[in-house]
Amino acid sequence: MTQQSTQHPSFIAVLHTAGHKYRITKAVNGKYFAIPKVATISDALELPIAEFKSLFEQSGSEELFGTLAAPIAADSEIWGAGVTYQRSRDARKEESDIPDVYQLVYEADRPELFFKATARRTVGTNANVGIRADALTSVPEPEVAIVVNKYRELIGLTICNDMTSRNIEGENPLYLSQAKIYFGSNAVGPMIRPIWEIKDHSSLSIDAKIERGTSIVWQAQTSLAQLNRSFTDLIEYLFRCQSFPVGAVLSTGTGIVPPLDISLEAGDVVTITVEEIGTLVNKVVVTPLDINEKENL
Ligand code: DO4
Ligand code: MG
Repeated sequence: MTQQSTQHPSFIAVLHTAGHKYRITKAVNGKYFAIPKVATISDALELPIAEFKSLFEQSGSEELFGTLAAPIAADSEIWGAGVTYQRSRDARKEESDIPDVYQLVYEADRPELFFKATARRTVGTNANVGIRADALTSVPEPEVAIVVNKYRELIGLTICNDMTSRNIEGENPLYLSQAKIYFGSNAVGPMIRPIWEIKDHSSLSIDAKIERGTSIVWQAQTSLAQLNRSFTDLIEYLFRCQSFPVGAVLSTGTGIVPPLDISLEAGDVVTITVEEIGTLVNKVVVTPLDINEKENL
């Protein structure tokens, strides 16, 4: 029997194991443990939080081995919120030919919510993210993502890189889906920090950088305190007129955007660190026009 220390923080992690592509585990101090009765994130998000927490706390006897993958399941939906920080509003007004829509949505009661990704378009930490071959400028969007169960309960926090083809969105906001949804456009991870382990999430720091070779070409910092919407409000709007039988991941928007003269290039490395949650690292490659049913970039 493997013992785990109570001094270390624990995380909800997904492992790609020999027998399972999306195996949920409890991660403690670099070890991964099976969670009784729960095989995937979707199984976990079908349970009320109290029930899942109790099973999570019982785990620790069966160690699992595999490769760390994005903390989602095969049938997960990843959604995004937009223009939820002043910096995102300003950057979009600067880059867009139609700036007023961003000001209006920043001030409106109803948030901007959009469908972002399926599992097939999502990678975890240390995997490659893509920039569209037909985009002129592309940027990372470093965001805190909330993981919500089918009962609208907040289970935990993770990190999302909401990759965006900047000039495509800038040309016309109606191109948003093409700017945001393509193969390799989404990274989530490295793991989910259970909400009951975070004392106060209201002002967690968010740091991001782009490295090119040995240089840092951009770095910036913000904090969740700058988020202009509450998690509760975002969840309430996400669940309006629709249900999420296996829960959802909602990325809450970016508060840091590179200046207009910075665009991602193949070979760049994007690193996003959120206090208490972890660090998501992804190398940038070009997503070809014809991905030819590749499994990975
Ligand atoms: O309005 C377009 C998308 C905004 C977005 O993704 C963000 O603010 O993070
Ligand atoms: Mg975003």
